[in-house]
Amino acid sequence: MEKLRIALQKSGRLSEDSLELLKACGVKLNSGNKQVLRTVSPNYPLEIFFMRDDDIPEYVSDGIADIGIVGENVYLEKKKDCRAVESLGFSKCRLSIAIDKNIEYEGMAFFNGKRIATSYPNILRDHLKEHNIDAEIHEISGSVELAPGIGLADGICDIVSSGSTLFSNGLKEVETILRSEAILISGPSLSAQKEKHLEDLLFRIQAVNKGRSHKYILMNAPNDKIDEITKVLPGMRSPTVLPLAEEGWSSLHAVMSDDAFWNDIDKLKELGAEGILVVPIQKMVS
Ligand code: PRT
Ligand code: ZN
Repeated sequence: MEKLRIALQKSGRLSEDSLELLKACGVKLNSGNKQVLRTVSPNYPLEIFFMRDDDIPEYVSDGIADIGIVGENVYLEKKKDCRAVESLGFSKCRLSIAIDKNIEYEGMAFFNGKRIATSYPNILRDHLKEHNIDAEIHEISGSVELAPGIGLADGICDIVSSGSTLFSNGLKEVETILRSEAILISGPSLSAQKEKHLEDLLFRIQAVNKGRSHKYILMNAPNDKIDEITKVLPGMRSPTVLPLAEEGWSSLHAVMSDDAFWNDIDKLKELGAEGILVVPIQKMVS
């Protein structure tokens, strides 16, 4: 049987979560050995290649791998012939422009005639063009945040997560160009069988990720409050209502997104819900 070949980052910020996602999808991996560059799943038609994340879009567009996991930032920068198939929800960051924290900033026009250092020249060029800014792009491959301090550039365009790298280099974030997270990419043309494998893997990924962003909620409530509480609870259809041993009380079960839970928890308590339990969901298929 033809195997689907997936390219993953060998070691770095994407590696662990990528492997963990495959595991959560029920895909076993033979080797935990990081030196191995290629491995095959014993229980799923998947072959895994490990490489630098920067090389993944090219390998996928050239058909050396069929699919891959990269940051959206890398996918957009490389401009290779591949498609973004699914957002995966991890390695969240943003690509931003930052300048010396002591400089007053009044908008993109600041960069006219200025120099910006970056490892993301393509994305930056498009962004500057979109805003009609005539700035010089200075491409460097590492330690971009040092450039303003040593007089190499007036600003930088780089990945920001917590912001502590910018802070410790005396820089402030002034423009966010892109919000990024890990994505699954696919080559331009897969065989019918590989498309089928991809569809199946995608089904599993979506079930896992949907489960991760939702919780199973159980609570006790007086029977005369059930109608009102039900209006707050979304559920996959409607909440399950089960009688408690104590007369006049019921247990309500529902599935809620994390966001909805934190938004609605006070309302649920106000309406008389008690003993609220929140349980993780491993997989969710709607
Ligand atoms: O060796 P290889 O080429 O495979 O790895 P790499 O060093 O190029 O990439 P890696 O592992 O650092 O990042 C892989 C992907 O993770 C990136 O393409 C992003 O999509 C995503 N990601 C998420 C990040 C960050 N968070 C991040 N904080 N990538 C880089 N950083 C760096 C950033 O460049 C800056 O130096 O962390 C610093 C900023 O972090 P804060 O927390 O101080 O703001
Ligand atoms: Zn890289």
